[in-house]
Amino acid sequence: MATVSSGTYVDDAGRRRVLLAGPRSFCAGVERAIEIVERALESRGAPVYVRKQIVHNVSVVDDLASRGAVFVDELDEVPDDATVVFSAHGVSPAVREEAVRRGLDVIDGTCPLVAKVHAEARRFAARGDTVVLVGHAGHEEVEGTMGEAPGSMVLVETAEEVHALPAADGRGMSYLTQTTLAVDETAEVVSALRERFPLLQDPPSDDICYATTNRQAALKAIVAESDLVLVVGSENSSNSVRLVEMAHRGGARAHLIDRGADIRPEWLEGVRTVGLTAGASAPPALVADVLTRLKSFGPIEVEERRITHEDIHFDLPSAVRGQTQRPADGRPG
Ligand code: 10G
Ligand code: SF4
Repeated sequence: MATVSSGTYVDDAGRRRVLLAGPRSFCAGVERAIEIVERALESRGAPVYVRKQIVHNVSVVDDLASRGAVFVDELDEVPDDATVVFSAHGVSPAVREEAVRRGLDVIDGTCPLVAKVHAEARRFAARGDTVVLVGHAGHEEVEGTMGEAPGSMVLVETAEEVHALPAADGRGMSYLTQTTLAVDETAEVVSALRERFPLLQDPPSDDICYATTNRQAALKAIVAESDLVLVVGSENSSNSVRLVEMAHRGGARAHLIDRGADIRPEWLEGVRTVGLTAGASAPPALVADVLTRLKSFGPIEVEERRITHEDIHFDLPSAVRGQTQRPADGRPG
């Protein structure tokens, strides 16, 4: 029979079970963006400016800042002739144009999967469509994508907002989505769009990226068995917040934490099974840190539940590629 010791729940062997969702933590776009800043620091030397947080994670940003990266909100904080990296979330054409006008040394950290959505926005707008973007107002990715065709795009967050749009047959309308949305919630918004605009055109492929989809599916696979879900990620990380919301919808108590030290002992009272995952911008080392902290409350047994393996890798921009990765014609990027 299970016993309760020191106000926390443990099994017969005195262990709490930790279900580790897989995939979790860094995606290919985040790994690429961080490596871009690291290589820029190596090749150009500090300071290297980064517009916005390279990814939405406090420890990633603090670590790079300690090595000479300077994070700014806008380009007017970047001195002339400096190197500036655009964050993984992407930028609008207006920001690119400003950087060119200023003659800045730009290295683009935009994830190729975000760049794909930008290209779709341009293509749809160029054929005369009204493009509905499903996403969160104020998020950097949304600002960048909307900036591709500001006169042709409409942002919606919820099915209620879709119902508030003027009804039409949907001819000359298409939709796109932010890459890090909740898959189930987005399906509801898209079905509201299709109902209101029957001739609405789909994007050629899903805009919610593989990493977002996999992390949500992996969490879904463990949530019913978890009394408590811990999501490692920072509070401005949209995909991490979506994981917490998903756990809540699945009936679990859930918290977003930056590190192990954030765990409050009272969260673990009566908890036999902890589900653990991490958003796409949270370093794997922080998951290890959370496991160490969980161990400090008593023995744990860790079981990984991996639903799929990810082997996606994106090439670096040529501006920071080594000699071996440079294109055959040696063109700069
Ligand atoms: O989940 P969001 O978009 O807030 O970003 P993040 O930095 O926490 O995670 C990586 C995802 C992106 C860079 C957006 S495509
Ligand atoms: Fe790219 Fe997806 Fe990662 Fe965003 S979450 S950086 S779109 S791989």
